[in-house]
Amino acid sequence: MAQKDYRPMWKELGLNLEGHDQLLNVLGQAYKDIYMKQENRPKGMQYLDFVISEAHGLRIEELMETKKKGNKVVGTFCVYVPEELILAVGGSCVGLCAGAEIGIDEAEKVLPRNTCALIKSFMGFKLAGLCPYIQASDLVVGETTCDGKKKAYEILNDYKETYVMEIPQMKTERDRALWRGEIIQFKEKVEELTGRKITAENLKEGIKIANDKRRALQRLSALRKAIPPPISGLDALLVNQIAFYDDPLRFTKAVNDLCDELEERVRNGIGVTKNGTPRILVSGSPMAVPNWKIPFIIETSGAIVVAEESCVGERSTRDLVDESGKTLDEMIDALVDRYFKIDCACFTPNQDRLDHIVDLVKAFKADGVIHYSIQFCTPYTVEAYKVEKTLQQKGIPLLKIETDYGMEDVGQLKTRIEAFLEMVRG
Ligand code: BJ8
Repeated sequence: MAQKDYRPMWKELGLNLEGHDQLLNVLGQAYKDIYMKQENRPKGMQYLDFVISEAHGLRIEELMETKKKGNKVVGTFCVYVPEELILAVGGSCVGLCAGAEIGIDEAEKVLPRNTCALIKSFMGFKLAGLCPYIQASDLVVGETTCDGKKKAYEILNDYKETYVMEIPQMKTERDRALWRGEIIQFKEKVEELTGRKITAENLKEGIKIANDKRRALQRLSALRKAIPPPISGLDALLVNQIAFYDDPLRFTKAVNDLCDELEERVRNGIGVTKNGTPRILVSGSPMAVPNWKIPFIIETSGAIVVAEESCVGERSTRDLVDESGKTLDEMIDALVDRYFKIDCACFTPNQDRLDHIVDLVKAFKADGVIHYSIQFCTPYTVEAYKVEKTLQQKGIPLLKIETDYGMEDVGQLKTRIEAFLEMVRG
């Protein structure tokens, strides 16, 4: 996928060059087959095509350049990590590779086979030496969300220093106090890592950068409410995925430019589907690059994905940090409140998520919901029962899917999804 010869840089980062070449070949081909074959794509997607083609090249080179200037790179796996604190001191926050089956043999040497694919993937990427982002990171931040992740971080820490934030499991005042303490401790960790103090001035700037990015993504999301939608679900998912590792200022501008184009499309009634195409909300586990399996099947079966109730989607972009705080303390509180609204299935009870799914169905005029859980992901697989019950009460059609990153079940999933779409069409 990469345009120039980045092998010297990859070598310096300690990547397994042979395996990495294979990975790029597989990814490049998958991207061509899944993305480049779509019709009527907005021109603004060319920027995203470029970013993905340089995800392991130019972007890594940029990170290495910024490190030379004394800035730090922090790698994360969860939208609970407050990137504002990293941005405040000139750092870069990047999502780490966790969306491909590659490296699975290595991962299964240290993890049980029946572990969720996302966890096996990040472990595999590290152990097989295939993720340039983790190699470039000065610190990896984990979190105590699900059991699989928190135990896997103990193992990952043997290979790369992994700082773990404790995420409460409930949302009482006591939990909020715990979470506030965690954010303050993380602030101190970032200060220690960078040797720079987080102040009201630089945190204000960090909050603005992260909020502007979310505002651009919210704008993109709102445009998908149009009938017909001006952008495919696959393309919108890609934008949300790239949000986790591109330079935030450049990315925000590119997304706003894309939205200008989409607004024009909506004004002229131009969309990517014909009228009457079933509109689907995908809900559940996050889809990290290059996990495009489910939206690809949905959109090549005659439907369109209009929104993702997921961390790579609405769950991470819905809420902004209140920007009215003047003191550092007020800003920390604003961060605490914003992140505490994230309704991951790791929380109990988690009524907010159920309400949000129903709200999204209404707002996006979705004809049905496809609930996606990564196989062996207990939080989302178990919570699917509550989602089903809630949607049944509202008369909203639902299909529950559990799958991993493998391609063996694509035919079977396609059959199920097509049958569901038939039912939705009525
Ligand atoms: S806030 S969804 S990004 S934890 S799929 S590893 S939950 S077993 S990814 Fe997540 Fe943060 Fe929650 Fe969002 Fe565990 Fe499930 Fe695997 Fe998961």
